[in-house]
Amino acid sequence: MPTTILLDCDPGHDDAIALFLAAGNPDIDLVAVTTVAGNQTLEKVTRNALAVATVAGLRDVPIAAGCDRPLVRTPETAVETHGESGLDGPVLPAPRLIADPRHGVDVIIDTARSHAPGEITLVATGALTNLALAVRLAPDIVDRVHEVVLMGGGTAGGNWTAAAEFNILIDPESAHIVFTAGWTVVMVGLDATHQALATPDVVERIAAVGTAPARFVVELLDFFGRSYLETQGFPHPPVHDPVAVARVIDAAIVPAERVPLTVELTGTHTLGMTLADRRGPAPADCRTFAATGVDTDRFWGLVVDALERIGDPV
Ligand code: PIR
Ligand code: CA
Repeated sequence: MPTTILLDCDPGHDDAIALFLAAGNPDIDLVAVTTVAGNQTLEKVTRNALAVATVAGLRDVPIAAGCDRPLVRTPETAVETHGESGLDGPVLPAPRLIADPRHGVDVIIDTARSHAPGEITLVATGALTNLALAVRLAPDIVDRVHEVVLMGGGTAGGNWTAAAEFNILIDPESAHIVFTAGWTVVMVGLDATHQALATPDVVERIAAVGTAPARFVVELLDFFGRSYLETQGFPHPPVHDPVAVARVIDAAIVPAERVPLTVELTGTHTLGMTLADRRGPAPADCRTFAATGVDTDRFWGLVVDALERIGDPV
């Protein structure tokens, strides 16, 4: 039985690859996509989601725009990393799809309520604004969601500040709400995603798939690689967001430890830090997990396999 997921994202180069993985993997049933301001404005990331879904040949999956800013903080984008469009590099096709008219937060709630309890997994690869509002508006969804698997945070430092990772830092209040809501949270943070590097051999394997979506991904990785080199000095770019999807596909590929996690909301230098409490074994009722690494061979194998299955849909 495939796992039913909703993907909440801010595409974004790595979000786009997460979408391809979710669309092409047979163990995932992608039932809805929601967008949130983050890497770029809501308008841009929503257009990008529609364009990527078009390239991936997604048809009947609702794509809905969610929140256009964090709950409390001033909006901040990652234009240095993702460019003006939020998805610089490939030429974006005119989307063949139109956005679902519902608000993304309503789509999260509707989707959770329309599936049997424990059936739906929420995968979040941007700021947690939509999930936080959904929980506040409809607390009944907490018991309906199997788990929340999110790309964000890390237990050994950040990428946007020394302490904090971008998705958590730009909306830490929402992250706090999601981490403390009472559902299971699997934090796929930098401890894992900084191992998922698009090395030249990986790019070659993707290029060898030879389809339009695979070429699109190669062009994404080309831009992402250059911006990561220039802005953060990474020789090869870490491709964060599909690692969260890989966790859902096969937990063994992205192992995680059960550990209490707290989002720092008041620190002078540590705002947005995801603090792991590693004193002794985690209490039995602890429902937060932190990914510790990723089996890169199997991870990239999943990405290549998904692209092969997607083929040339258009
Ligand atoms: C990636 C992101 C933001 C900034 C940089 N420099 C790199 C986005 C990715 O889409 C991912 O979800 C997360 N935020 C990684 O911090
Ligand atoms: Ca993202």
